Amino acid sequence: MGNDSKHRFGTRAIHAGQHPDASTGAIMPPIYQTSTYVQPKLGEPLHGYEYARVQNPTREALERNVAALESGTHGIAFASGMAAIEAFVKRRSAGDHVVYEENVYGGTHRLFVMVLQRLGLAFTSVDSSDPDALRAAIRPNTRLVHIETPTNPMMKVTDLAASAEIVRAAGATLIVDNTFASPFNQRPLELGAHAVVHSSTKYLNGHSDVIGGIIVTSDDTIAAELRFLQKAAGAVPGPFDAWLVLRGLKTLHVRKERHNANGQRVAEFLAERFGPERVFYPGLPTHPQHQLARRQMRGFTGMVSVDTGSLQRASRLVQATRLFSLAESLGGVESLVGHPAIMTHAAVPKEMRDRMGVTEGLVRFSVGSEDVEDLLADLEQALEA
Ligand code: P1T
Repeated sequence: MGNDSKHRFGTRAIHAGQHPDASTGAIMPPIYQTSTYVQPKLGEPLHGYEYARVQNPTREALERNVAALESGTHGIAFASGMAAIEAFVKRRSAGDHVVYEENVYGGTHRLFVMVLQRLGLAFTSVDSSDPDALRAAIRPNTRLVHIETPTNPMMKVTDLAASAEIVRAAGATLIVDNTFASPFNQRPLELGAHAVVHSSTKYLNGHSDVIGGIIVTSDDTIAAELRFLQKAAGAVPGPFDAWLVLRGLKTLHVRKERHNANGQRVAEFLAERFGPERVFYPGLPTHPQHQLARRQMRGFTGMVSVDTGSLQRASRLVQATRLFSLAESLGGVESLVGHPAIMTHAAVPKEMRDRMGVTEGLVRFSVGSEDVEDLLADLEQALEA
């Protein structure tokens, strides 16, 4: 139901991948809170379900739903965004080379450089918003390119269609972390990416009560490899968490419209106070990739960063807001504020942070879906404090 591509985004968000429970008519898919399934005969599991690391109907409903929203055919869910990103790289082997956007989430950089590099994969970071730099970073043994757009936390935008062309010409695979945008704002598979990854902890779930991750692809081989890794390594979400994300997704389109509108207002407010050159938001006409963002995205999301100029000012600001809570994470209905250099990007070396603009004065806002006048008033009082 609602899987049909003739349905629009909001209808798919509510219906795709789900159907009323066959035995009761329950409109919501049940939470199949079970670890295993009884086999009536040896080697003949009823309905194909054997063991819940491998198959779970609640998780499958989530996977079908997100696949439909991302215009893909396969969804493979994981226990966290990091577990999903790790699984994708683990399709590769020692000796393979991976190119990644330098301004990714700090945890992604940490996983690549401090864990997977030790196991024999090679990683090169690059400013992927420059297509020539991306092309130059690719080597004969490059198998994978990992891009994030807009980036965390500098909101830099990479041209996905151009990147897909470069990566495909090199015979490598392009995966795009679409966490900041969500499929409501941007669908990388439609622009030529092989796969999309999400921290479903963020906008997909939207209510700050779950850690989760998911990959979507239309490539049957990639999907089979990920399905195998999901089973072999086992970083799966529990059925209740899968169900919570599924419930959150039903309002993704409604929440996201509000996040987009509120994000724009907060960015404009901060641009007035700090000057537009200090505010990082693709919806501002002064953003270096504003025109590209207008082509590639529908709405500019709820993430806004501002360079306050010093650690002292940043630290005062993040502790003076009342509606914006000081916390890691993003994408929930409630507004959050964070300090990337000390919080989300602490694992990134200082000289790399400085090069990207992740300075000690940088403050990042996850603009929630509250009434924007209250959010602006909160920022006003925090800036006066
Ligand atoms: O936290 P987890 O669900 O494992 O997702 C990791 C992750 C992946 N990709 C992006 C773009 C992310 O922003 C994150 C997590 N980010 C934060 C916790 C944060 O506050 O930025």
